[in-house]
Amino acid sequence: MKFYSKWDNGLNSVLLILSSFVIYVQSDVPRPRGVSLSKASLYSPNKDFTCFDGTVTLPFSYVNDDYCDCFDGSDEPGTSACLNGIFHCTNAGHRPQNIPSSRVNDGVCDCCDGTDEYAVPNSCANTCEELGKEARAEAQRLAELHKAGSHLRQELIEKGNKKRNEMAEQLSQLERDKADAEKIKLEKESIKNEIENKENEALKVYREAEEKEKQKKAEEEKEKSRKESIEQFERFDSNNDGLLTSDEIATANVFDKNKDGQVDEEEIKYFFGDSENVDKESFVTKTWPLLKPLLMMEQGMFRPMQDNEESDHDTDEEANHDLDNEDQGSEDDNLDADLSIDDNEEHEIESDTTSKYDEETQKLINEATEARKQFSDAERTVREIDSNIRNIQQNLEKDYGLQQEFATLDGQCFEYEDKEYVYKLCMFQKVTQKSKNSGSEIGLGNWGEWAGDDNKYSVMKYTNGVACWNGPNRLTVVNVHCGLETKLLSVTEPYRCEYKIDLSTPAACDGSNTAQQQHDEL
Ligand code: MAN
Repeated sequence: MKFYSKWDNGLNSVLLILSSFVIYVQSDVPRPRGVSLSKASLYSPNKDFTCFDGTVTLPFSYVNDDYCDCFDGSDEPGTSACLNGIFHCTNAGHRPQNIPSSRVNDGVCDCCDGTDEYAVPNSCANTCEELGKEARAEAQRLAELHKAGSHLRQELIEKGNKKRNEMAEQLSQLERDKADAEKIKLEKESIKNEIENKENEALKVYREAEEKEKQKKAEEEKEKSRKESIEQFERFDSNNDGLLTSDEIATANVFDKNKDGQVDEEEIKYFFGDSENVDKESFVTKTWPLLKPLLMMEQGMFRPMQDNEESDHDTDEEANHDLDNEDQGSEDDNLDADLSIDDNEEHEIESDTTSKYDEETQKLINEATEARKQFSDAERTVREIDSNIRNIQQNLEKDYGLQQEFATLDGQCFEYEDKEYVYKLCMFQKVTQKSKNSGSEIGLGNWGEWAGDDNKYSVMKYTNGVACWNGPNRLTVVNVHCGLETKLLSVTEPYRCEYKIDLSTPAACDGSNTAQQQHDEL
């Protein structure tokens, strides 16, 4: 199969194979075509070749024979036979390059030295010298920029470290303040508890008196109602035999519930139940509660609820109960409000001028009110210190670069305008986009993390912005470049709701990145 496919090719292919197979001499080190200097020693013509993954060992003649033998493609660095092969171009005068070997002899010049297109000699001009010159000039420019910027960076480093030290100092001061504030809070709490105990003790007398008064009133009401009911019973018991019969109420208007001019059986049943008559006691306990509202209505003292008025009471009995307590209700509420004391700071006893308390009690109430206020102030102070501590701790935990070079930029905002939007990057906080037409602001991401590949501090990621319509949350990637000024160079949206910002800042200028270093890489 292998040999068949090899010899089945035309003459051109054979020549091509031979030219790939021939040891290629470059940079004084003989190596097969497409092999980098660093890998040259792995291809020794005097030995069999072992695929890089170690799976197969082949005669050296199989290297670059335009047939893929190794799973990792390492036997065909100079042909396009392996889908996963890598072709190395030396690009003398410019940067060496590794390209997928599928691009070898595909008619497109990928390497500036043209070595990837050897099938048609001279089809690619060697542009490495020219490109190398441009690249070296750019490297020189960058190195100079880095050098100039590194002075500013140094200033940022100094300020950043100062800021961090200040924050650390602030934090320890706040921690001391917190300890003091906690102590004051405990003191205030104990003062408050002590005075509240006294206050409660003093108010107990009032509470008991109020309770007694309440009970007394209830008793009186009950008695009044009973007296009234007996009076009514006696009024209707025309023969004074102690029993109220249907005949006796037949002509009494008030028992005519539906006002049809007669007291019918249904109405009698409503007031008497299953009995034919009621004695005084049953009248007081059962009939009277049903009759009283009707009587009051007749006397114009009580207006029943209309259907459209809201009511929790559906039965006459309940309505009646309500009536009985109508006057008392608001008074009781006041009483409860005045006398109930709890730890809830918002609930304070009013100290009005027309106090119903004796001087001593009123004094205690005033003192307790003040103690509660002082305690809640002390609590608030602790909460505020806590929140400041959390803020500083969060900032101290932020990664501001190896030498704190980005620290002073935290919170600083920079804007960029294009035709449609104004973009704003607030460093280490968030990115927003404001439409010039609608004026509404959209969050494009909140500070997430550093995410550069080689240099972590070359890319900032702001994530979890406002959700894109029918899509994921918006996010922004900020590429950080060296520049003499911190500013936004460009903002684009390469994919819907994914934004890219180019930011220049002296914080990213590294003086050790010299022209010589960059030159050496070329
Ligand atoms: C807004 C802007 C655009 C974005 C669309 C997505 O118009 O945030 O940047 O592409 O919404 O619907």
